[in-house]
Amino acid sequence: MKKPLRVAVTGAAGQICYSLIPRIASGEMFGADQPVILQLLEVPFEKPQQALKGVAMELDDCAFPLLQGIVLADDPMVAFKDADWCLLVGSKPRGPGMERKDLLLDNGKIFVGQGKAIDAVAAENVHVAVVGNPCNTNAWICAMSAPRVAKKNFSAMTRLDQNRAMSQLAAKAGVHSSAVTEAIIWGNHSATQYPDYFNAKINGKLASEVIGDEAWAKDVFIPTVQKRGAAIIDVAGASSRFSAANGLIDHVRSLVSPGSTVHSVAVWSNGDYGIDKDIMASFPVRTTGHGEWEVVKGYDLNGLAKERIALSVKELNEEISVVKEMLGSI
Ligand code: NAX
Repeated sequence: MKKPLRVAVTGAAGQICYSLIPRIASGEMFGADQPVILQLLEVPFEKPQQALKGVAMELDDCAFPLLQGIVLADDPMVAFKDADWCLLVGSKPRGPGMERKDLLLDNGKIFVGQGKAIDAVAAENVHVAVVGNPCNTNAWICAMSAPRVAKKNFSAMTRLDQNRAMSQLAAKAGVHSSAVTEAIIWGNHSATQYPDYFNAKINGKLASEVIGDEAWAKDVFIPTVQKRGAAIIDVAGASSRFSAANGLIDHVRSLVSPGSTVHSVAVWSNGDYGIDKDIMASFPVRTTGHGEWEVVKGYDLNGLAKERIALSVKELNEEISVVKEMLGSI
């Protein structure tokens, strides 16, 4: 039997985690032969801590063969102790009348604290995946607060956006979503993201040739993917839950699968494709045979792509400039 992986999950009593945690415990994230120990973090208040106990009781009641232990925590130093993976889902939601800047600063503080705790107690080669919004900049803050950990070990989730893009392209082309590949998301996980119609493929052929409708791409496809999260909130009265959990399962599964196909991940930029260095931006990524990710080179970016990616990069730089001050003062 393999040595169990210690998987820390924050926001563990929240909506996304309710769908996520059983799927990690059942082996869908790390594989059917990989035991796990779940280290679940919630804020130190009675209600979320009680809810967390309920999550643990349900996990017990599943009798998952791969689940080798459960740690319940209200302190990041406990939750991240020796963790091989930290899945940072918990964050403060945007409240009524709250400015984006306030959201950045409030969540920034959480990710400074969690980054420091990861730096202090997590496993030597810990990997960190951030879902809590604004996820790119939260991941950036976390990475900056954990200097011991290699920047390449941090990622933020744009896989849900990719899955949304695949589904929209498939519906337009009248094919199953499994026929769609290389549906790349560039930039920020926000309404400025650039879902790439021109490099996506349908049954191995360029989507732009199969669909052949640039006006649809610009006026329908791109805004639909960019605003899909808000559309779900409008209809369901709650933000994406199991689709976000599913996105994170796909995100980590691809990152730990040597020789994976191209998938979208926000990673620490090395300046590829002219995207500013040292920001967390979404790129096409592939996991090599050695289990390391690399940005896949060679995609052609047309004028529209360059213009839209530049807008998203500008937003990422603005987010970083808001939180940089805070990093200095903590
Ligand atoms: P919930 O409000 O249901 O759950 C969040 C949980 O996090 C709560 O139980 C809360 O107590 C906990 N929490 C807050 N601060 C914490 C801290 N410092 N340490 C540990 N736990 C903490 O939200 P949920 O629907 O689960 O969404 C979680 C996050 O995912 C939100 O930030 C949301 O915006 C983000 N999303 C990101 C997506 C992406 O594609 N990257 C898509 C879905 C989602 O919008």
